[in-house]
Amino acid sequence: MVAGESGLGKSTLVNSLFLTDLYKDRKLLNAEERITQTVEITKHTVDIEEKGVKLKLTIVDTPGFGDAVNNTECWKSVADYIDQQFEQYFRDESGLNRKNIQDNRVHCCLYFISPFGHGLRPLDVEFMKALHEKVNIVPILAKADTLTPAEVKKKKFKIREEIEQYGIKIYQFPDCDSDEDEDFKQQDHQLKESIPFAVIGSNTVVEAKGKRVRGRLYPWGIVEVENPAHCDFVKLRNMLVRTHMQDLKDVTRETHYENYRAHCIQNMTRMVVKERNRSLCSKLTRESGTDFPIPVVPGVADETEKLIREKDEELRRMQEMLERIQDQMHTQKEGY
Ligand SMILES: Nc1nc2c(ncn2[C@@H]2O[C@H](COP(=O)(O)OP(=O)(O)OP(=O)(O)O)[C@@H](O)[C@H]2O)c(=O)[nH]1
Ligand SMILES: [Mg+2]
Repeated sequence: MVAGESGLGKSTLVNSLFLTDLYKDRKLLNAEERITQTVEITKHTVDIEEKGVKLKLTIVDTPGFGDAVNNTECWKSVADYIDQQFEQYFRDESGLNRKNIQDNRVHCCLYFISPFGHGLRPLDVEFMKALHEKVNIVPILAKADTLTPAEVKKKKFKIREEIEQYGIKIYQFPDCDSDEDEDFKQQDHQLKESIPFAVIGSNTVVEAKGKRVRGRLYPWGIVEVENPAHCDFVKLRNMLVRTHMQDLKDVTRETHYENYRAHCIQNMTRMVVKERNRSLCSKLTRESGTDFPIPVVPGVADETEKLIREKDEELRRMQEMLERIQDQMHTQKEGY
């Protein structure tokens, strides 16, 4: 998933990352439309091949965030989207057809930070904190071609410092084993030092030194997207689809999804207990005959009866689901 302020090059970067053109017919909004604009989330699936392995990757773009005049809770629809994917997975996992679950959980969120500010903006802090318990956040320093190498270095340092200072929990690269070779350790260290990844995106292919490359052509020269001396694009792509894809999935499953699931089960248990008490109470009052007489208004009694039946049905479904989850947990435990 990509998220962040509007115009920072999110859509351009995902195009560059997976060599696709997701936004051929994009229509720009005028000023009036922008005021009421909400975050509009789009999902694309691309097939990529890494070292002969075919992967199906889903990209979730959140265009326009921060573009509206009123930005209060602009992260809400993104957070809701992430929760909905968890919910769907939770339903599928607790359902009957557990073998063919499609995993649409968001495994990584590239959060774009403006290169024009002096570090993080209050909205960035708010946004990342609203999401950090739900998804692996990887911070990105957008449009790195607008900064000199010294400025990139300084800005990265400042952003890292602020992430720490505001208690934002970004995705942590796993520590590398102490028995790894020195080269590997060095690469690992460099990767950690690259945060936030400074990137450049481009939808055009230009000619540089006789070769056709993805880049941006300026009167004073060409910036190449895939040139490690120009930006961290290659590092980011490698991290995402080669070196850390599995870890991103593992952390999503073991931490973010597990948190969601525990929270859900807790809520469901609470509801079941509450409903059970409620029906017990009404049963007791009915039996002891101390209940208030229900006025017989035609239609109203039917409606109430229908609502109670619906509630009971929902309760029964929830109980079933809980029992299935508990069974599943038992079998998992026995398996260990
Ligand atoms: N200088 C520079 N410009 C870029 C870069 N990436 C994209 N742009 C330009 O920035 C503008 C906005 O790019 P988009 O990719 O549409 O930005 P976005 O973040 O998807 O914007 P929203 O969809 O509104 O949230 C376009 O004119 C791009 O050509 C970059 O790395 N450097
Ligand atoms: Mg966009």
